[in-house]
Amino acid sequence: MVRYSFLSLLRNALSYHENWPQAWRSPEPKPSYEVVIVGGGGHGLATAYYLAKEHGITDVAVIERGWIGGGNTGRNTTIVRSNYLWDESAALYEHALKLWEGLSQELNYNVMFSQRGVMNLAHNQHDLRETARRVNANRLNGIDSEMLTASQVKAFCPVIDLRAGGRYPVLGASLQRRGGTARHDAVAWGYARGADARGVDIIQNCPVTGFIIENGRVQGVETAKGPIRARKVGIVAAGHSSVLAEMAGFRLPLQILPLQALVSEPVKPIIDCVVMSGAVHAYVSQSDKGELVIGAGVDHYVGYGQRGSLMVTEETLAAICELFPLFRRMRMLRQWGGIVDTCPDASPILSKTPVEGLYINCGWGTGGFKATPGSGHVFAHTIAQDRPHALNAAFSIDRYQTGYLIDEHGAAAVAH
Ligand code: FAD
Ligand code: PYC
Repeated sequence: MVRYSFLSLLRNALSYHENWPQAWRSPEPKPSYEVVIVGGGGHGLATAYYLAKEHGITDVAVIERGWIGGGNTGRNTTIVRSNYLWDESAALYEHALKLWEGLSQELNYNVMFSQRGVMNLAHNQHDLRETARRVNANRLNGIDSEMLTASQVKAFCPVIDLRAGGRYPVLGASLQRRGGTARHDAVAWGYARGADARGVDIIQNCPVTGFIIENGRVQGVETAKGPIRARKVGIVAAGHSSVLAEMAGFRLPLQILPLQALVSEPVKPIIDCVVMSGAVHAYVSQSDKGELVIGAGVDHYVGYGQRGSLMVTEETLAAICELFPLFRRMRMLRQWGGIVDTCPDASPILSKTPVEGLYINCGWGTGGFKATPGSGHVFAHTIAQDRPHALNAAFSIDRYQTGYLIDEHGAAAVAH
């Protein structure tokens, strides 16, 4: 149970939010650490948390160039599910989903994980067959996943129009009832507070500008606040992973693409599940504030500007209006973008690198939020033990040489 008391809620409500203690310290960096994590998104902070908690490695700094959670962690639409096709992915994302189920208790921080069910729509016979294939694969892997007929879709989500204007007819869907949404920045803050309490230094506004490498082994990082020595370094920088890899002298098979989302004005509860359509590159859920949270597919050009183009928004909203005619008169409140690091097989890389003592966690593309706890957990193991955890062994960088790819384009949903 999350430990709040009514009295403490009341006290905070009446305190004008003044004199609150800081949730984590803001220390100056020490000259050296055992481990430095580059990137203070959810994955980097979770890695630091589990290094301290599970491996007793507390001499850790997380170096963030902006503010924690200001990258994709704070820009994503928070869909959590584990219905991936291949055994390796299913195991990794399901590990994360199980951690989500206890995360508010684990961190004593309400991450507002809401298992409201995620539906992935099928619009034609081919979609139906692919969806059934994935549902069957999920079930063989012990993951809750079911196939819905069109009328079951309507029963689960009454506001959907199954005809969808004739353009996107809904013939069925997959449903993962344990899937849902969470509060994105609470995840960053919860892990930050938990890591800080265990001695991890969180250093914000401090870009890493280079790596100190001697005789093929990492010795630390160069930063805007000067050099910081470290025995081991983990890069967890999402859309900037290739930039950091280049600084360390190796290349990654990544494309960095903009991915955008938008929210509507808030309305009363109208849709209590998550609906996604991989085929039309659109999805929708409703936040606790009442806003419709809507997202699109990637913009298909490489770019580092954290915004998407209007053309993509327009297409997505047109599809949403066909699927949910009720939403046609709603006004959109704001739109934003993030930059996602996409791999050729739409699966992440959690791996040692050609530089000894340097590890990389990247390539989550459009779908890494759901993996945050599991990713941090297994990446901490990889760094602490200098070998992959069983759950991320298949996700090492050398699969692009061996050819053992894990093609998850179908499950990636907004399909990068
Ligand atoms: P980030 O949160 O981006 O953290 C990386 C950090 O590294 C950043 O804070 C950055 O500032 C920092 N950094 C970069 N360079 C440096 C440097 N040189 N020095 C120091 N720090 C540096 N996934 C889902 O599972 N479900 C969804 O519904 C979903 N929706 C999405 C919607 C949008 C619009 C976007 C953009 C993404 C979405 N994703 C979703 C993907 C998800 O957001 C990411 O995969 C995930 O958040 C990546 O987390 P991270 O911690 O690795 O990256
Ligand atoms: O991976 O489920 C997902 C997702 C939804 C929206 C963006 N990514």
